[in-house]
Amino acid sequence: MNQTRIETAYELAREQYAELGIDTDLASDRLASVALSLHCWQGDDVGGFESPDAALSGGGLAVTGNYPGKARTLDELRHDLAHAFSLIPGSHRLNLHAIYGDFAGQKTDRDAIGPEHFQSWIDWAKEQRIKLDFNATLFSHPLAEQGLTLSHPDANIRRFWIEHVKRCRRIGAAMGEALESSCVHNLWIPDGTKNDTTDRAAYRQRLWESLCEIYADSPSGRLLDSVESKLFGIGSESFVVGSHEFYLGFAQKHGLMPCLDMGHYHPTESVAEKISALMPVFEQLLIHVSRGVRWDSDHVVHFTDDVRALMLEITRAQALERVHLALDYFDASLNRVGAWVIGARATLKALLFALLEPAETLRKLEAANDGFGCMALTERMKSLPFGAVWDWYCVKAGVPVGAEWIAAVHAYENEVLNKRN
Ligand code: RNT
Ligand code: ZN
Repeated sequence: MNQTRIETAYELAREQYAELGIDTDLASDRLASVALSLHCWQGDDVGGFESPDAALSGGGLAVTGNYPGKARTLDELRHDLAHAFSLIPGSHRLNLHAIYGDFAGQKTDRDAIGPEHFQSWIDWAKEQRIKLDFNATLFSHPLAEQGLTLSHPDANIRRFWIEHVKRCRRIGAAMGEALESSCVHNLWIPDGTKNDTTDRAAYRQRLWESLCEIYADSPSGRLLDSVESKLFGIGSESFVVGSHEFYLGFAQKHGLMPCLDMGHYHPTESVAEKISALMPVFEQLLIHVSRGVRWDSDHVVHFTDDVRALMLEITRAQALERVHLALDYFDASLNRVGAWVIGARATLKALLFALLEPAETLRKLEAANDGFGCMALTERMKSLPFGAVWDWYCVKAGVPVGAEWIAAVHAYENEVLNKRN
């Protein structure tokens, strides 16, 4: 794309926003300070590297599609990630799951993993100048096949998973220490039942006790903990042990962050609406930016109304420093590197859109009881040349703009992904 044309368009946009009291340069600087956590699992359909043919199984998660080119090894995944990062403006983080360790061909069960299995990731992250986040993996394992882990009636199975999560928190703390930036360790478990259970209370009591044991540890290093609720999954349609209310109570009592996944609520329930309700209680929040479609909670994120609403709530509440944004989706039906970049760019675009809102003016209009004025200004913002600000932001960040980044994904597909068979 012609850079002069992008710059000219930006200058015009800057004037238009300035008329409303918005400093587009400042908004861009604020956007540049935000690090998204990019989920490693979009690159290989949540397979991981525990064995050469590892694939997502159980846990109420399903990945559909068999588009060619998925990463089959650690090196391929890193190569793909580096390409994705090169197309996303800004400095970001990588979110790993425990099954993505560097096990060097050794069978390593989940209750035996340690920071040593993630040393090569730490080294790679240093090289790439990115920070790491982490997740225990309580699915795709024989002891999770019944869709029950930390709330399982069998104490031995619970013990196995408690040990796994404890180890994962230690790994996360070590990553945070090594990279000098607190690692967010998020815990999501699949536990639930397909049909109604008479034992809701017993499952929840067991989960509560398992969690108490896990979070009684304080691993040395730099760690931030979060717990993620869900509404339902495949095989847990009737009952999910770790529901929103369950984890909210637990997180509050134990000083953890709640993780709100945008695909884990009733379809008309808004995660955006929850931000200000949680702020008086929680210093920090983790959001899984995702897109629910019917039964699935993990479609590729787009620049949709609900992502914009979320970002507007975060900026209006001046909560940007208190919210961690992590992407969470997996789609095996299309170019996986492209899927990463679409979701990351859409999330950043939505945040930029929010940062360009004249929130102060809106607040004044509202205080003056000018409901019409508020509504009209909000409507006006939707057709201001926000795309011109975004394009210039990409140019300044040194990443391809518009159709160029699409071509870059296609070129990578031809040169790299299509050669994997
Ligand atoms: C599942 C949760 C969870 C996972 C990842 C892979 O419903 O959203 O965050 O998607 O841990
Ligand atoms: Zn999630």
